[in-house]
Amino acid sequence: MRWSKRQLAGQRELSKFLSYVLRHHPEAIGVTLASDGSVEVETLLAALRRHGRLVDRAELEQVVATSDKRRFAFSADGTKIRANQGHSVDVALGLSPTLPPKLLFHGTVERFLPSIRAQGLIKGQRHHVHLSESQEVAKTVGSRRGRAIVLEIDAERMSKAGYEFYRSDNGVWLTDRVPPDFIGLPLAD
Ligand code: HQG
Repeated sequence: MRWSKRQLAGQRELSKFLSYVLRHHPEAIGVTLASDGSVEVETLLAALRRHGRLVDRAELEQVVATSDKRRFAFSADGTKIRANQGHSVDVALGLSPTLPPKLLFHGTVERFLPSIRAQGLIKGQRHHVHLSESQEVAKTVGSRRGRAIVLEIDAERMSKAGYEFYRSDNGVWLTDRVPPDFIGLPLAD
């Protein structure tokens, strides 16, 4: 199916708003997330309606299906929805520690490097530090803030040293922190 530019812009806007609600501020529309981060689809749609967003189930399904990074997922029975990762609210995503590939990548920008060299990568507002399997994806993540710098993370050595890694449902690698010792010099810019 092809969507018009206007429909696509509407989907992107709704996707952003859902990220805001389901990752950071469920209270903004008066919903509460379950401990796994999910909310009943009916509850969400009713709350969106109360806040002037007339979204129906089909539109929600489109946003879930077309989100370029699979930001959201329905429960197996389709009655609930949650964000796959990126939360600042306290949720337990139920991910199990997973052995990472040898190398992972993190996209950032020059101005953060002195602090990253001193402290390593820290999670800040999020629950985890986000890492990617590919340099390309890391570059895109870094580009959100300026000219991207891609850092190489020695994930295998971290794992051997006892650091745990998780892989979110949409393929993002998550870990608690990355000490400077495991971060390689900046790669391609
Ligand atoms: C930096 C988006 C100074 C870090 C993306 C980053 C990703 C430090 C920023 C996902 C630091 C945090 C996550 C330190 C880390 N000193 N700066 N010690 N340690 N930083 O947005 O990884 O669209 O919280 O390099 O595509 O950029 O939300 O993390 O620049 O997948 O689905 O602090 O968010 O996905 O920024 O992005 P963020 P991120 P969504």
